[in-house]
Amino acid sequence: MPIKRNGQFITIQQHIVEAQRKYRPGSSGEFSWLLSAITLATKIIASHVRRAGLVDVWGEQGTTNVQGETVQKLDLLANEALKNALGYRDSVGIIASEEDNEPRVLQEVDEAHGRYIVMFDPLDGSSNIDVNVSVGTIFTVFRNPPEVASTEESVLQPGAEQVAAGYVVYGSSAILVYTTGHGVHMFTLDPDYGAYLLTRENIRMPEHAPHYSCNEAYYHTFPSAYQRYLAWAKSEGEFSSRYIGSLVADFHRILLKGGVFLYPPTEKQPDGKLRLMYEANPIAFIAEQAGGAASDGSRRVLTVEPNTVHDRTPLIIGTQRNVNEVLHFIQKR
Ligand code: P6P
Repeated sequence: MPIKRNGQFITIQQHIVEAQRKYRPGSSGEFSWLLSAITLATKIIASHVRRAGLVDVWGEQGTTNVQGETVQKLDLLANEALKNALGYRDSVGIIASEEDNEPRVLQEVDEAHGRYIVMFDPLDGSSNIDVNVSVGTIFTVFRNPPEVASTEESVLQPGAEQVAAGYVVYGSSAILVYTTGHGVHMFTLDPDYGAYLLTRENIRMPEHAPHYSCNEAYYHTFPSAYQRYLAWAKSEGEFSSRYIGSLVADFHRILLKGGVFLYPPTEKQPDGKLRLMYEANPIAFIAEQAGGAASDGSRRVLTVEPNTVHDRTPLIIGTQRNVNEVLHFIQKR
């Protein structure tokens, strides 16, 4: 149920402004204005996702993206919605998208403009659209350092530098989860109001849960430590396995119910499949803010220094205890 304060629902705009007043008094409000562009774009995306099958947004666009993946029609709609909305925000200096080869400079940075970088996966898991499985939008916000020469250098920051991160999971309802470093908060889109209403505040992951989420079809190409972890979990006799194949949906379940999601290195993807900058980093920021953990198998995801905007990474993310159970097998030679 939506949370009320003084008998009033709390919209995400109100929540963001309240947080800005509390944690960044005297701020210009441009950050709140930036986040409102993202929430607006996700409402547009949600309306298309909800109507998939009724309007011509199913299926493939007939092209492949920089990842070599077949582009779905909704991928492009989502990408354009985010780029258009962010293009109207003076505070956004650079955007980078999973769907685009290179980051794009929208504003040169000075004391009044272009002070933020926004990166996003506009529609993660989009291959699931045609079978009505939940998909998601993932976004992250960094400061745009004025003293740096090149766009690429500005963008390539470790995840610990994020000032905000969030995702929307387009499932039975559109749910937005975000953090600005002061807890994790969840909003549900009320299509009648056209507003995201606060439904969970300061979410904390459970201490532990006997759930793991992994595509075991690649089991035989996982490094042996991951195979030993999975064998151990099965031998425990209390673990259950849940895997949707849509990162945002798989992670959202872990945020609320606990457990661990793992996408190890595989023969096909020796560096892992998931993208560091706009998939692993944002959900790692959220996981840590909710008391969880996120590792690439050897270090905290948020400390990884990126080489390119489309870097991939292995990912182990969930409750501290569940993640440590996996790392125990990796660290034990
Ligand atoms: P696999 C979707 O394509 C995605 O990028 C993530 O959303 C998801 O977690 C992963 O790939 C699924 O990959 O190899 O299990 O199909």
